[in-house]
Amino acid sequence: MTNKILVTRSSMPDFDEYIDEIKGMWDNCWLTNMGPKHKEFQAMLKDYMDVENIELLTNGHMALELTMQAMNLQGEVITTPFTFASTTHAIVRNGLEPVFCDIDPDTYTMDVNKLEKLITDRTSAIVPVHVYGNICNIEEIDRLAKKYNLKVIYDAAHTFGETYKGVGIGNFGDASCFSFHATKVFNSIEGGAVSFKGERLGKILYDLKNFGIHGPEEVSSVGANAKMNEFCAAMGICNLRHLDEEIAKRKTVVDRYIDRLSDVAGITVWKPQKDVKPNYAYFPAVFEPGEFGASREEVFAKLADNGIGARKYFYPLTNTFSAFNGKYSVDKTPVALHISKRVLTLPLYSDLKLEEVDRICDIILSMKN
Ligand code: T4K
Repeated sequence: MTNKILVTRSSMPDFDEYIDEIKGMWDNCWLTNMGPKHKEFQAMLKDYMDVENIELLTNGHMALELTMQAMNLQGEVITTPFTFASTTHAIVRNGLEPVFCDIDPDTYTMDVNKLEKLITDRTSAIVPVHVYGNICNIEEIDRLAKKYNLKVIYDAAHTFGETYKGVGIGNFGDASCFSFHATKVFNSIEGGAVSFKGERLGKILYDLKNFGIHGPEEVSSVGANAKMNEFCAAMGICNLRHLDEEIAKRKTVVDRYIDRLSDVAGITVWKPQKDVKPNYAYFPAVFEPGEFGASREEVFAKLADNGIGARKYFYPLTNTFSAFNGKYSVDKTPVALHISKRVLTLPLYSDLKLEEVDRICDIILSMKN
């Protein structure tokens, strides 16, 4: 009987390290509402990410949702449907209209060649997704945003720890929203953050994450409760100490997958991008059934039969969700549709053994033509 291998496994510090980190809470009884751990974690992150400003939140979703609210966006927001539900939901929950741009067939990020024609006089922002940690075409998005006076909010949920041309990834656009969920390269159990330049956005977000309370007797905006608690901040502090080592271990796993699968006809696997220091967040593999010999569904099922939990991130596309009652046409995003029907993200975490990677690859390769 072999143990199950799931798509990922949370990175955790040693038990004693975490206990040491939270011990003080039994003295000060300060558990949430921007306490000392929150402040310490915020400072550590600002430093690690090399960004001007950062605001902590309960999760990556609230980072997106409250940033859009803070910017008081109106009308239409251009985004991609090849993402987690959160990206599109944050737009819709702000009363905004998502307009779906297709994705680039190599990076699965927003296809900038299809972006400009989607801009109308109702467009207020672009929300591109650095999906799987692949970086969007930042320069072109920036050029178009400036030309049409649009805000850019990057969904950077997958990119913690990455740099582009040596610059921390949180420095681009008007804001970048990160997730520190348990399933991410870096986690604070649940958690999220927004990085941005200047001080204005931070002040608005600080209020919005605390019900819009601005002072003891003043509630100046309709906020939510999205404050990171002290236990989550403490977990983030511990995990951040070990992050570089975690990323290095993930690289070993990814290198082995690339070694075993990259030359196989009909499989396209993740590859590093020029000028990007990657974090090895996900390992997507796209299966062309005719060429490879098996479809994504068949590979998924065979892996599952062997106790291996690959995932169909990101299928279905968000513009096909039943929640939207057929409002959006998938015909406008054919590349996203093609990839979403063929992609599997294979198990990836720092302690995944190379023998296990080999077993996964052996099963996949046993299905080829
Ligand atoms: N934008 C993008 C592009 C995103 O991908 C996400 C989240 C967000 C925004 C929003 O950020 P957050 O609000 O979540 O911070 C997972 C995560 O819940 C979600 O954070 C993530 N993206 C999404 C891609 O994946 P599920 O429903 O697939 O997770 P689940 O529970 O099936 O877990 C996957 C595997 O992870 C499990 O098989 C085992 C492992 N696992 C899971 C948990 C919960 C652990 O090892 N430990 C754990 O505690 O959504």
